[in-house]
Amino acid sequence: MRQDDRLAAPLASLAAPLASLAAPLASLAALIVLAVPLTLAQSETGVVSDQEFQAEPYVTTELTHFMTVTLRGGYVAAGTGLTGVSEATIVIDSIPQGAQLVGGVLYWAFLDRTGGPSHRRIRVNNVLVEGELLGRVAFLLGRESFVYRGVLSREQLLNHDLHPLGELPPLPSGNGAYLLSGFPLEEPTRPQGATLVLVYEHEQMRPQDVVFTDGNVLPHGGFLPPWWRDTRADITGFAAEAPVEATSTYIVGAGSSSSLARDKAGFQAASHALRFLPGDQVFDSSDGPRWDTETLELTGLIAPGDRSGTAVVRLISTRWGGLWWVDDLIWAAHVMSVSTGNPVEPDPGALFRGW
Ligand SMILES: [Ca+2]
Repeated sequence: MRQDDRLAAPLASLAAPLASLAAPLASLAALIVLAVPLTLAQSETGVVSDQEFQAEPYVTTELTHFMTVTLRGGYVAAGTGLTGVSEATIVIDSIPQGAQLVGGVLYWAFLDRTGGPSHRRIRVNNVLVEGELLGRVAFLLGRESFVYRGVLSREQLLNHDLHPLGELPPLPSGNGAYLLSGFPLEEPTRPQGATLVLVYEHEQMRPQDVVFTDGNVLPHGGFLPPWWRDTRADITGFAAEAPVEATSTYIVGAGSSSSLARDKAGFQAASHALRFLPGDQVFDSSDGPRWDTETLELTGLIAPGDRSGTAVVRLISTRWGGLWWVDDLIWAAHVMSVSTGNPVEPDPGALFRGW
């Protein structure tokens, strides 16, 4: 966390009684920034015009269903912080033996004032990925949060011709090193982090629904009792079948490693009450500064026949001297796998090609 962001929490706390004013003020600040003539953003990957930048949607979103991949197999997810580095490596090493990579989805997020468009592009092992903007939302201190999604085919992910020397090239299973590069670093651009989700097939495994739900949501702590706030995402696009095995991954930026920051991740299936998973400092920048990819076991929290649920991020405000630590997060995506009786895709790899 950078210094002025550290200041942001106590400053925000000072505004406690004005909480209801804070969001509109932040939006106003962002809009004023946007009205300033924009400079062209240049990067090795190209130039983006003012028109292109201004055409980016300015939206507050919720997480929405992106796609379900039904296959014999599953997914793994790993992330990295991007703050203060020009490149970063994501190592995937937990795809089971005998599996074959099917494709992947990369999520990444930036905070920015006006330099937005150049972080739409990022390189994965030198393969250029053109991201789709999932949302652009006013954050603290006049900044906005930008969340992107890029879909990568198996062929792109395993392109060894472009793979940088000195890194472990990915194996056919997908296990290996993925180097992220080509993203902008200079102020006021603030990279947050990135998570790579890889989907694999394994003929001996049970069918699973792998469900991607994504957007750009800013969970925000509360200034008033009960001192915590829940942010929810509806999860649909699966059909659980007995015996239910399920896993859930929360991809979240702007997490703080401060011992004052308290947050929890939970899930509520249609058949169950809301249950929180272990820990109350879940989004603590454990992937590196300002990023978390938290994978949690949901087995036992979903019943056969469930077809929907709610993923929950809870922020808990903490007293700090005479002030309150009130946090903000960037919730980019939720990924889940659930054992299912749905028919498997004849060619799941096709879902990852042609983006
Ligand atoms: Ca964490």
